[in-house]
Amino acid sequence: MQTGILPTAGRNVVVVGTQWGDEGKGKVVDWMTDHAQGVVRFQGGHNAGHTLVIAGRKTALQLIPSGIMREGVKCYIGNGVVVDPKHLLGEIERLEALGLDVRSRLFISESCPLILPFHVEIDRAREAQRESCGSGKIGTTGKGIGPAYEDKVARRALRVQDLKHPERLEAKLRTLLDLHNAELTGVLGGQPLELQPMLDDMLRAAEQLRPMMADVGYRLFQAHGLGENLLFEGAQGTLLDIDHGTYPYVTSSNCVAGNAAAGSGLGPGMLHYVLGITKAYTTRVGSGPFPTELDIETAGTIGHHLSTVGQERGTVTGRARRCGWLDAAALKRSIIINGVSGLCITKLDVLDGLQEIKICTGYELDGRVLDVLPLDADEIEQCQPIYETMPGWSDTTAGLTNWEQLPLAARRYLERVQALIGAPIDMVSTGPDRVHTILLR
Ligand code: 2SA
Ligand code: MG
Repeated sequence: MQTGILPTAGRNVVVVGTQWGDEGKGKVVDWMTDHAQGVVRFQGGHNAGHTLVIAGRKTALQLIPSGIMREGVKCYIGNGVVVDPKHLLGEIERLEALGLDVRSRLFISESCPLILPFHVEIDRAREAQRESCGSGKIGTTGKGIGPAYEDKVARRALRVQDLKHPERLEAKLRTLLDLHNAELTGVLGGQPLELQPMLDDMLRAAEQLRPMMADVGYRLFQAHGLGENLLFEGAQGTLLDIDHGTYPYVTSSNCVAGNAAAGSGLGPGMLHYVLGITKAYTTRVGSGPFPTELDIETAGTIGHHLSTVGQERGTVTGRARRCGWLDAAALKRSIIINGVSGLCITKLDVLDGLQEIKICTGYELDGRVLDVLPLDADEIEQCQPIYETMPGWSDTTAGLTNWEQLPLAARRYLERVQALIGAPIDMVSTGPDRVHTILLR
């Protein structure tokens, strides 16, 4: 198939979420992997949850790139990813139980910082403390992501490469554990963790992970040199980015396309197309401002429709996702930051049957009209969305594969979104299966 989106000889594509995550990146990456020889994760950890439906079978991936579902596709975990070794092995084993060959084509960067049990304890204890002292939870996934990135930035993290050196590993682990036990038993009022069981677990994991450890940046460079096509798979979403998101209600990594280079070790000049994934409405899990949020609890409301028809629950934690109308002013911010080449609109079919559909075109804040999402979370909290209302459609769009098959009102909606945000819609996803896809370019 000839299209500008798919990776073609030597062209590498970055796929990022343009909202608060769960835009449907996993499905799109999976669809594109037929045309790629490698799929790369460059940030986040097993806080991500990508649900794939292949031949009607649902599979959830957290840490391993979606390319693992396609035979022969190489999968790379770049240095920007934080790795929980125990979780990683568990995920490998679950995939192997499905009959997939994982170990021969998974490459884990030696430079990935490790997530260890104390990171998880600290993450959860801090959240509980925030809640009990009334300062408001962030709503983390409780996987230790933030504390692990803190150690990376503080230059004291254990990395995958330490797993190759048992003595170094033990010494570094002892120092780090002492430090974190002090926080756990001090300000967080919890119990200390023991060194030996942690060390034993890590040594066991080390043995199994060792054959998969690699110099990922160099491997990617070589693959690129051979004309292989690479897909960079973002996790979470732009508005959860540590620098550009709704801080402090964000994750602890850069989720934007620019980090595909820094988080993998392949230079930005070798990235050629940025595909932004956008849900036809908006969802968010965890706390933080959300200007177009609707009530999802009351039966018969639009919010309830989006939540139930869209099956909006977290893949990792099972939490109900907050739901609201599409926010074009927030999308505009994402498109600028990511340098989006084209968009894929997902879950359009969830809007089927609604009489009217609203798009947020900007906000009112202190008597001013803004056309782009502000940077300060407190200001976003104060923003009153300005809506444009469009007619809905009653026909079903689920599973359609052609633009012309879409109801006229659905086409008008997409055209209006495109005009408001200033980026072309190159693709529309109309259902969870990979074949439910309309290609426009
Ligand atoms: P963390 O755990 O430190 O990264 O949490 C910080 C914030 O980032 C949000 N976050 C996510 N938002 C959407 N999807 C994510 N992954 C899972 C999924 C979430 C789940 O794909 O469904 O299962 O609940 C994800 N990961 C992190 C998080 O909600 C906090 O707001
Ligand atoms: Mg997800």
